[in-house]
Amino acid sequence: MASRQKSIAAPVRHVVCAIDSQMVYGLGVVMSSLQRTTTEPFRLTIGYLAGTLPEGDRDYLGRIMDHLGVLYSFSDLGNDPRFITQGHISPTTFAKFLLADQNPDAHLWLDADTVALPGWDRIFGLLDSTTTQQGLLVAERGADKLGLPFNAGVLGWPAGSRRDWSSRLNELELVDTQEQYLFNELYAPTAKTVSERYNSLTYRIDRIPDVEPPFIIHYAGAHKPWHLPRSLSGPCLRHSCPWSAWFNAEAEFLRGLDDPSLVAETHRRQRTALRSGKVRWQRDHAGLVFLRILVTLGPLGRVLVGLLGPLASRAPRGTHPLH
Ligand SMILES: [Mn+2]
Repeated sequence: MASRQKSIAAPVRHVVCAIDSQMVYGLGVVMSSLQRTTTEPFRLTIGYLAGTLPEGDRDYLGRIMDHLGVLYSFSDLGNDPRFITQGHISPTTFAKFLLADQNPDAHLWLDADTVALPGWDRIFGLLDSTTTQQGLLVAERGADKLGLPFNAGVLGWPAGSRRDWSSRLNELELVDTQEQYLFNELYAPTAKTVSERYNSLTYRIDRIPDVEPPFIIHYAGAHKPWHLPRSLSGPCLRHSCPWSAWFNAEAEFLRGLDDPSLVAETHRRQRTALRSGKVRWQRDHAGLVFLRILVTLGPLGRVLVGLLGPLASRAPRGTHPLH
């Protein structure tokens, strides 16, 4: 009887994320990777700001989660004029504050531009021992980069009340990455830090020891793996570049789909995702501009990649999608 009760109870582990329609395809891939490698079931909350995730997107994601066997719910978070767009960072990134307020239970926030590898869910054990006083669990960030102490793409929220981000946001002057700044100000002094393996930023990949490979790779920045025409993913896969983990997860995701209409819809979304994200002519968009050129060139993209091949070794691993 006890085991029967256990089998029908909702999973204790809780993952939350927030997306807009630009990130739908990416979310399918990361959720497939989580589900394939988890050792225990988890439930998922998908938050979105009002009007940014139309019903068609929600229906599709619902079908994907049903197919994956992930128990999910959506949460319409309304909107807030203080949530601003900064460079490639969408207002949706502020949703983590709203979801943390809404969910006083322990839960894991995960950006949709990530991929999970076996071992990732050990983070729940670490979260169990995170106290309300610590307030938050974050992954270490190498000291080599000037700036904020931690990246907010993977956050463990312990059970308990949250700190008052809203009044602080009212007073905050405009700074780069407003939301990350706020996080660091509120939580960095007390947060529990865990290994960088739980939030391995691709530009840091070279510094992560081979014997301690990433559990969660985070494709931070304007250009994402889904922007690369897959006919050009060969060099990346051959060199096991950080993007190859995402391409492998995508291949598993696609292989697992059996319903023909879901397969067709997923392929349509894969094509749309190639051109998702707004290109801006600023420095941190160079990668996205390059990928958009490759998409536009079609088969000729191969020629360009061939010409640039000799230069690829000069780009740090993880920053460049072609090696
Ligand atoms: Mn991110």
